Amino acid sequence: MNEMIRTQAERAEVLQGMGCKRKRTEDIRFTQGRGNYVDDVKLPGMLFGDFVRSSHAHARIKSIDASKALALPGVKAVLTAADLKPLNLHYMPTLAGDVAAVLADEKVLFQNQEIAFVVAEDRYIAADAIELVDVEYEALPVVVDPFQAMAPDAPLLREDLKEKRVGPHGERKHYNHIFNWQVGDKPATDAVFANAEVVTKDLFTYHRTHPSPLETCQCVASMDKVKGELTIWGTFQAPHVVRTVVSLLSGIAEHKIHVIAPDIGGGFGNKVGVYPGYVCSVVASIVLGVPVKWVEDRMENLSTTSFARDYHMTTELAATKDGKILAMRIHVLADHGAFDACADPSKWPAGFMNICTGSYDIPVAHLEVDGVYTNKASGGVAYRCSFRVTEAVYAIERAIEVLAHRLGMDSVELRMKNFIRAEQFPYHSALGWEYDSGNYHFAMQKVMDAVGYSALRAEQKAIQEAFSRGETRQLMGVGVAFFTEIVGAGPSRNCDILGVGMFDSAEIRIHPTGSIVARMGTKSQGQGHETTYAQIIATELGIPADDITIEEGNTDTAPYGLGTYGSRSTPVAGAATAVAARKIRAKAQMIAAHLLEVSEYDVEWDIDRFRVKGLPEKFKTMKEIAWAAYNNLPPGMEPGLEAVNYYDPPNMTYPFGAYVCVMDIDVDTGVAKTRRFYALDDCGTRINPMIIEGQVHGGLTEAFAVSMGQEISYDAQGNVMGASFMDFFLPTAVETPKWETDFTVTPSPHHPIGAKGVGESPHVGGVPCFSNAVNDAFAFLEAGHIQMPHDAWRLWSVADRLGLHA
Ligand code: MCN
Ligand code: CUM
Repeated sequence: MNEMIRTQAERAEVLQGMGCKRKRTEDIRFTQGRGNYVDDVKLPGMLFGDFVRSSHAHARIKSIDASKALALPGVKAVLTAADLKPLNLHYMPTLAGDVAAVLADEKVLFQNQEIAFVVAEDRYIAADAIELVDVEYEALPVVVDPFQAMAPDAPLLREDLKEKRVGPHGERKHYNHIFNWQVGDKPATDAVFANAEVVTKDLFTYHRTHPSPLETCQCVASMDKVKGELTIWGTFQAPHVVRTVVSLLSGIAEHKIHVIAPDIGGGFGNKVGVYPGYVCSVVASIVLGVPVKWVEDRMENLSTTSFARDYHMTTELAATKDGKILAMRIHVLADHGAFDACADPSKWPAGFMNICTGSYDIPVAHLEVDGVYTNKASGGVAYRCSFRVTEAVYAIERAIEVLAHRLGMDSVELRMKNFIRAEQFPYHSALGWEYDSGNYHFAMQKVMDAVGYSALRAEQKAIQEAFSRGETRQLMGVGVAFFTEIVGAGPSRNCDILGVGMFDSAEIRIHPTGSIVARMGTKSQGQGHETTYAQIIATELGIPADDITIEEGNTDTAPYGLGTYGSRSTPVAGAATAVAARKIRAKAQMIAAHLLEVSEYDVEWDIDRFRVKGLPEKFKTMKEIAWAAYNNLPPGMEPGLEAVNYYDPPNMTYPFGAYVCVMDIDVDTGVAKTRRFYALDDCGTRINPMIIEGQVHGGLTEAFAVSMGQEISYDAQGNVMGASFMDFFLPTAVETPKWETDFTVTPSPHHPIGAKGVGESPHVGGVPCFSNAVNDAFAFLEAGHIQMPHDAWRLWSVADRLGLHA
């Protein structure tokens, strides 16, 4: 078509840039079975590893006898801690500054802990061989209750740390204590509480759960002894960090290590950490000189890799009688399991829990977190958590509901009264954050209007009266939740991983014919990066998104980046992408001026071209400029059209949202039915509204799962319950409610395109919304706070406790 006669709108539409509901390009291969996952990597001579795991939660290992296993035809090796010790690899550093056992050294600390790594010719032989390894145990007393971990007579768990009075985050109060972390002004907070008109205090437990991605954790390690090079394919959310860690641990130079994260079948934070399977595969490949594959099964994934939450939050609010919140005080007991392997930025032992003042202008606050060891698997920071923002928002949003009930005030009115006002941004919170932007009152009101809030409350009142008269056995709950997220870690002055600052990167290269390859330091696990980064570039450079290939996950080609978690891809690598594109555009402007024979100040950008100011018929399209970049440049300019940007954000971004859930609960069966769920999200400038909607649906579905049933629990002996999908609640389309979505747009003032992250928001807001709905249904019966998960049996038990079955 003639370039002149197309309108600007027509030209913009062709680009499929920002704001377009572009279909996910990666889905073409995913829906045709053409994805390329770790388990698709098949190399000549490849062997398979599998773990002998502990049947005990706490025991001394008296002996390991692998002779029968080694005698099984096809078994090539059995590695134990004794083999790793000379290499100093029986322990590995964790992201939290602790060490974790790779293979149990003399003692096991949780059920299913790795004891030996069997390597065999195929997976079935390896599985048979692990049954033949004899491990003799001497059982030790078990600690599963974090409240018992620091008892004077509690069993000592970490013998390796026995003498250590000081950990990476300061003094340890007890041999099972990990750290004490405090933020805020304690004396000022205590003084407000001492004189407050109204004070609430509740223990809100956010139970232990697990992200359980569709694909489990896995890797293939291949040591080429001739070249001295190690290649690792793995399910890594942060491939560059893996490369650096492997180099530091193995002594192999970093340029001789190639880490490739191919397609990943969901990560949800489960694939951030380094697991024994990776270390053992690498060691086995180095020892045996052939590639070694390790693929977890579902039970191993659920019971040993990074879990989520297990936060026990004693939460207090101080307020006036008319509902002005004056102070907040929280003590958290954090159950980290056997090793402190929380995947937080180094300086943040409790992640961003100090966002617990939430969306409210609370003048003073104090937060104290104690981390403890127990006989459970390690982890804690995973599952759409934004580094503990999930827990923080749960605490404040439950506390708001409790306070409203105490005051006899509607909880939305209480929120409206205490929200940070639009004119207060950038807002400095009592616990040290600078919220970049927000418009909370507007968002809350929009949702109230959309759901017909006052009519819902009137209906609820009528149902409560009917219930009291014995005319119905159904309770109705209206759950409200408002959240502020904090994503985009992070300014490298505050956030690092093992000393590497948390910037991120993008590299964009335009080929002579005007198509593009771009690479980022992040790694999609299903978020659709191949689709959306291309949209940012399309808008910034006027090249159709269909002509842009996005690559991530290969450390040989992608620029160094810190990976994808904490919804940081858009806030950090998305910013790097825009800045790199703008560098290219600046060069393109000079080339255009040269081609048009005018000064560079006389040309202006127009969607997909530069045109001469005042003469729109004189222009050069980006495609023409790309061609010229390789053959017709201004004198002295170097050829080519490419740029790289390493972006260190000035601040995090603060997405927010207002959610409402309407729920009906049958007191005789405990069955809860979600009648309606309305979710308004504000993630600033929206790159792809369809992908955002997909993220919101996914995050809400996981919020439904976690709040209504999903749990990893332990019995008194430390046996892990819920370690298979027989017991672990994974909602299907049958159980999942219908989602209604909405949005407002409050751009981030410091992000080049105004975008904030969204990947975790729906989970952060969704869990308190469901839990508030359940609690709201029972509140008029003075039930007190009801702990999650709210499965039918537990809700039936609540009704029973309240005497409703008499
Ligand atoms: N997006 C957008 N406009 C915005 C913000 C985001 O269009 N203003 C788009 C992005 O371009 C991207 C997607 O939404 O395609 C998510 O972007 P972002 O919020 O930046 O989050 P990340 O890409 O960094 O993803 C991480 C986040 C996390 S931490 C978890 S946990 C989680 C989540 O993403 N894991 C997921 N969503 C997931 N979705 C899938 N399918 N699989 C996972 O493992
Ligand atoms: Cu905390 S789960 Mo996500 O950050 O990969």
